Amino acid sequence: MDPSAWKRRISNLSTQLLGTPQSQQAVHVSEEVQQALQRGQAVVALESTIVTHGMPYPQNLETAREVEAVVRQSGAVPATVAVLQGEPCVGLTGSQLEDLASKGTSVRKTSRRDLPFVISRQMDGSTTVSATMLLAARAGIYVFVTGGIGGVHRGAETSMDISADLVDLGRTPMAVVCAGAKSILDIPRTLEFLETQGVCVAAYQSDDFPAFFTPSSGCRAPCRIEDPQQAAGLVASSLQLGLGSGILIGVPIPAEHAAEGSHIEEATQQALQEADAKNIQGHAITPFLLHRVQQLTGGASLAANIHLIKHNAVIGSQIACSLRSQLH
Ligand code: PSU
Ligand code: MN
Repeated sequence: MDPSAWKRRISNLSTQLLGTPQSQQAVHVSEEVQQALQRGQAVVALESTIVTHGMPYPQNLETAREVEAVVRQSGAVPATVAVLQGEPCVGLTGSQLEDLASKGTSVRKTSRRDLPFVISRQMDGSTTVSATMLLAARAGIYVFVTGGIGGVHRGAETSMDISADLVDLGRTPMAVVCAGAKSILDIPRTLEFLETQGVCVAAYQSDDFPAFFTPSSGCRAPCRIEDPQQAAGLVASSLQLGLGSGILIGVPIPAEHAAEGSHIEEATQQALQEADAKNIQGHAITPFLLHRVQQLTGGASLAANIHLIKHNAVIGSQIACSLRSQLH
């Protein structure tokens, strides 16, 4: 099927989920990403909260550039997503990326609920997994790579702090490739919630769902996939049925980087206790914990973070390339 016929078919299947033609026009898609999509090339979406809030400057900028380069080397076109002066953008220029990275946490962390405010006030917003999925889907992208996703926080049975990432995974036709969810979260409840939302969760070459710094969360993943072709098969089947929901692919940390995992895990436990003592909650808790774990591990968690994202970018790009050949 030629790319535009396929795109028409997919948009007919899930118009509400990809947005109306008007809402698609409200998203600015860079020239390069537009051309890639029109040619039916593989495109991989990347988020920007990881750049502004997940890492310090200048490692955040270096990593963002390297991840884009890894996507290109793997045969796909990167599309980093952010809101710039009120305009939702899919695909950033080098100087736009540099500007966001240097502004860091002064940029507003933007998930779905923040979009109306950030856009109407012409603000800059770095998009979380939730908002990145939503905007990338409007552009016609089906694969998205990140480090870790948000989840059900520990103590959510009283705080009700559950990341919007999980709800948007349930209502956006997008494959999210990540290293799992960090152990700062309640992983068994995260997986329960994803089941309720109808998200297809798969572990890559593993029986267990990964926990970011450690290859296993101790929870079995609902599905196991062996290669990019099988991962792309999940996406193609979901699209063909018009499910409209997302797919979460957990890629375990490669063995050579898993060694420092237990050290990072100890620091995570300490950071959790500190957050509790300081009564840090809501939007602020994830950035606080990530930053504190980085301090406590003397940068080991940052180095592992960077390796993981690049590794995910290789696998995610291979999935996007395989999907392209399965769809066309
Ligand atoms: N987990 C990480 N690194 C991150 C994030 C999560 O290991 O940078 C970011 C992502 O952008 C994710 C967001 O979408 O935090 C989730 O935040 P919250 O829990 O407030 O929904
Ligand atoms: Mn939250």
